[in-house]
Amino acid sequence: MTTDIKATLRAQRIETPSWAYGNSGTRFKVFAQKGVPRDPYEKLADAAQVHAHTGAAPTVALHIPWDAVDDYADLARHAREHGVAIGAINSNVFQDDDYMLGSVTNPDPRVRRKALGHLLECVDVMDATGSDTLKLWFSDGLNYPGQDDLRARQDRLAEALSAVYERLGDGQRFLLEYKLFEPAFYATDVPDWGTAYAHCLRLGPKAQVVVDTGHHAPGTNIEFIVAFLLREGRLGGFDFNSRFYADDDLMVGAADPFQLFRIMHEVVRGGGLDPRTGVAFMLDQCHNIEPKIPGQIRSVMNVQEATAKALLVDAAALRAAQDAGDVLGANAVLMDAYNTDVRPLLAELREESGLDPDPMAAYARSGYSDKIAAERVGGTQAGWGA
Ligand code: LRH
Ligand code: MN
Ligand code: MN
Repeated sequence: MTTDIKATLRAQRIETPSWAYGNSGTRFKVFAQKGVPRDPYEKLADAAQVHAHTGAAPTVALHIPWDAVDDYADLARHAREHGVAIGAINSNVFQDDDYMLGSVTNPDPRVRRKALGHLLECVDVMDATGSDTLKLWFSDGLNYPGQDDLRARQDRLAEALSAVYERLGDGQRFLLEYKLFEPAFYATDVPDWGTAYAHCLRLGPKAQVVVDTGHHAPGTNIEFIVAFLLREGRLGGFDFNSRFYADDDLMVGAADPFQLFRIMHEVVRGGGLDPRTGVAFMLDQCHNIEPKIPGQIRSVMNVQEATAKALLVDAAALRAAQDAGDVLGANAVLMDAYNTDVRPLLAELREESGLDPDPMAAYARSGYSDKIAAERVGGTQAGWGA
């Protein structure tokens, strides 16, 4: 059994976001750290370190235009030279002045055209980099009742999504990301999984929902959403991060490792670890006070630990207890798995793959952080929080 678990863990891929490597902060202050990347090329070099020490993070998500370059094919080549590849392309229609009242749902058709133009350009970036996934998040929404027409905004959204869908090539897909609030505080145009799901359903199988774990109301049962979407074949992936209050973008599994385990249990239950289902395990975090690269390494390890625990759930015993209506027995099966220390198993797995059993220590010893601090002067701010 351990052999199967190990094989599954070995095959799991976790994508890191380019924007995690730059300086970032809160609404009140961006903290500068030494050695942060000055351009997308250096972000990819840093992401490659996460992969080198974990063996589990071979792709890196880009955010356009934060990662704008003249030659995307060259950026993809650079990534490959460092042993990684370009992952999802994240669009950004939330930072231009034009988007104050929305992007694709803006009442002004000129702004809507501009936003759609950007989304289509992102598909060009996919073509140039070989990426198969476009991630769409819209900050669109209203601060005040009556500010705009809720229904008309859904029509505008549907129109833009349909145009993007039509532009997708073979083997390409888009993931629609929902978020309850922020920056809009009264109504958000894609506030929840149901809205995202309904739009995707109309379009077809290349439109799927992405679950950002920080985008729900407190207390939301995220594993239910995961189970439902996976069952319907519409779970495109995750933006993993953790939160105590709102969209905190903290390290995965830091706030609520038990929730992460429950989510991964539903992923396992629904077959989502099979790469053919296309569930992408992406991180979406901002490291404000912790060093960037180790922050990503820690998150990758936390996802692996939650996954290992979920794989340890005794499915037969769980089913038997459930069928027998044994409430406490069923719960105990789940908790037994959660309470297992899987760190030795993961350490063993890494050693078998020729990696250091302790990626955090291996990175600390590598001298990479001193090297970049000496070499790089004037690192840029991560786009988010800019
Ligand atoms: C929005 C979001 C979305 C953006 C990213 C920077 O809160 O989660 O995924 O692209 O943050
Ligand atoms: Mn996100
Ligand atoms: Mn977010």
